[in-house]
Amino acid sequence: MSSADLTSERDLPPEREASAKGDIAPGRDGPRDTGMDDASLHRWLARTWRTPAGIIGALSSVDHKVIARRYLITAFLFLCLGGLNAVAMRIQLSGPQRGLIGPDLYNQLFTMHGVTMMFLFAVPIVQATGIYLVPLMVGTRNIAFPRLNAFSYWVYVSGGLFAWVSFALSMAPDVGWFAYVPLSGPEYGPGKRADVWAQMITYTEVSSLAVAVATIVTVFKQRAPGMSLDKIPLYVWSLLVTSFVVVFAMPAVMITSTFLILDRLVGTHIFNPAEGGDALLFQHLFWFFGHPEVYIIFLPATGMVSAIIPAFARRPVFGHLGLVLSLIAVGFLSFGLWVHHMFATGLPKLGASVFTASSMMIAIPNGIQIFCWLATLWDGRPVIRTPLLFVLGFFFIFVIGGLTGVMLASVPLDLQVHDTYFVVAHFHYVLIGGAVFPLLGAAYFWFPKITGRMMSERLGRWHFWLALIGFNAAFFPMHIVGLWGMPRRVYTYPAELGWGNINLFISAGAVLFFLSFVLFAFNLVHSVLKGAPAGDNPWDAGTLEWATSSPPPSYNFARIPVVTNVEPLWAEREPLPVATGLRVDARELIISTVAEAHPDIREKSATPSIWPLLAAIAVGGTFLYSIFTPWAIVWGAAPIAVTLIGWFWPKGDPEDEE
Ligand code: HEM
Ligand SMILES: [Cu+2]
Repeated sequence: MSSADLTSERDLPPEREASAKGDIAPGRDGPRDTGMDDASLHRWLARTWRTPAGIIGALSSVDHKVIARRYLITAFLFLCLGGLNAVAMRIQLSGPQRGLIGPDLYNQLFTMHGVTMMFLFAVPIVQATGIYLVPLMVGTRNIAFPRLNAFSYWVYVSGGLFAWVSFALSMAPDVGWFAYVPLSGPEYGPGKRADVWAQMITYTEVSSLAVAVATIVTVFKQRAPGMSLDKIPLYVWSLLVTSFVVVFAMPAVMITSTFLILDRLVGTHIFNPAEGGDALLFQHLFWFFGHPEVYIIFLPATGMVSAIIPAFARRPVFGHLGLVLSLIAVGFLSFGLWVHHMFATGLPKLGASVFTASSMMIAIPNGIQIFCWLATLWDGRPVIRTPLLFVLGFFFIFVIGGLTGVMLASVPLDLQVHDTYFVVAHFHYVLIGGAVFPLLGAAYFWFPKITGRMMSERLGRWHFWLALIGFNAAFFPMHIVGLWGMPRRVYTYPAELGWGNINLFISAGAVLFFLSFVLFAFNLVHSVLKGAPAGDNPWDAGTLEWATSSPPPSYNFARIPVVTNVEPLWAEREPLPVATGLRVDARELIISTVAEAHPDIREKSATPSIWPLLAAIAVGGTFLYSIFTPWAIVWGAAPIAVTLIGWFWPKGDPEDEE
């Protein structure tokens, strides 16, 4: 660690070299950026921060942008796979008593669809967007713990492959995405399917936890000088709150899945009431994670909305503080409602009332957010472009999902429609309206930053209308069949019930909605290759990621900006003031204080390494093996230890010994 002899150009003429002080021997110190001309600065930084060439180099990358791009593409592919599952289910359900898909395959289909969408698409894609944007928005050169971040990606892909390979082998979980016992327990769940569910969940949550920790530390300790807590962009706040929710929620599901595999493999009776265990414990543990999970997906989406709206309303967001407090309130409250998923289990009356009240209460901070956004649009001069269109679509859909949520929070109605298509309609309105529409808006909004090119606006509008119409056609009628009594998770229904026509309509809507994603994929590929050049700040937005080039260089910023405002680029039309004093021959970052973001120390960021990949392979092998025998944990510990020793092996850098 080095003491912070960092200076802002505001109070120091650039030609004065900042001098090393404190614990560093001057002889060990390298060249600094202070007073260096732009061309040599670029040469130095490009060499210091580059990802090594070749395939091994690519696999060793610790650049947050490189890893985030991989994450985004992988998560999008999983969205397509999960969507194909859904289309297959909808083709089977498009008419009564169709024989296309049998019950066994159908069980695997809805389970894989749910698992893929929740664990392999939604959470990873919001985290990936954060991995790309948070370091840029807070004005630093890399995410905290870059090797851990690389590790998390490898864990995530291998977890996803594990699930999908088992699906290809007809070994996929078939017990629903929440895998309730006793159905998934040793008695009723023979074979390996529920084991695949258990280990795949534990494994992918390792990856989410790693990203959450890296995000929290980046936001707390690596903000550009001057970015005090009240100047953190709302998107970054949303990722910070989300990451805390991940840290508190994910362990609950990892415990659930681990208890399950212990019951199945080791012969414990944790969930077995016959031997003093408790089957309901499974549901409590699962939903203590499962409800916050919804907010893990939704909160970053609100952050995206809070970034898109001011850019297109041409004014700072109304009620910045109110929005921050609402985010935090939602984060806390999200842990207090899990029992509304369990109203049908026969709760004591008082318990049911408390959880009804808390479920309704969360509508308050969410409502505040919606009103702040509306006020911003109302008072601004909105320019309607594709990203804003998707935000408007989000308002429309999410409000409907919120309303059915308030309905379901009341116990009598919930008991009536429990496990029907009404619930399926509700949670797709919330998940797709609340997360997928903002994500699509975000894709159009930040695509120019990531690729340096604009997406086609014309295709974007087509995409929007197709998605909006397809979505509502597919999911609105599900409320109605749900009220008619059609249960979820059934592979077919008899003709006499008269559900055929409406299901045909739903399936047609689902296909239309799926096609809108095909159009989106085409727009992505077409725009990467042929899009109009974007420039640094095509939307004339205010936050720091737009201050650097598009795509950003490996080191993000040639000089670290000094922040004086929530929208620095609007406050300082000139080039931003900068902080200098960082070494250019080593990967140095500014570490700043938590509240005020005073520059505190200079700290080295990790260099590229192949070990995170090898560690992920060792961990992945252990988990795969562990679906067959618990001894895998013992034998797997050896390769994991070896890879971790390799990962942390000191390189003789004097700072390592300090
Ligand atoms: C092409 C778009 C989509 C369509 C057509 C679709 C359709 C469906 C259908 C028909 C079911 C119910 C199956 C059944 O109960 O028999 C279902 C379940 C589910 N969907 Fe989707 N869905 C789509 C996108 C999504 C997305 C984006 C998410 C999450 C972000 C999601 C999450 C879920 C979950 C968690 C379940 C419950 C699975 C279970 O019962 O275990 N879906 N979906
Ligand atoms: Cu819930």
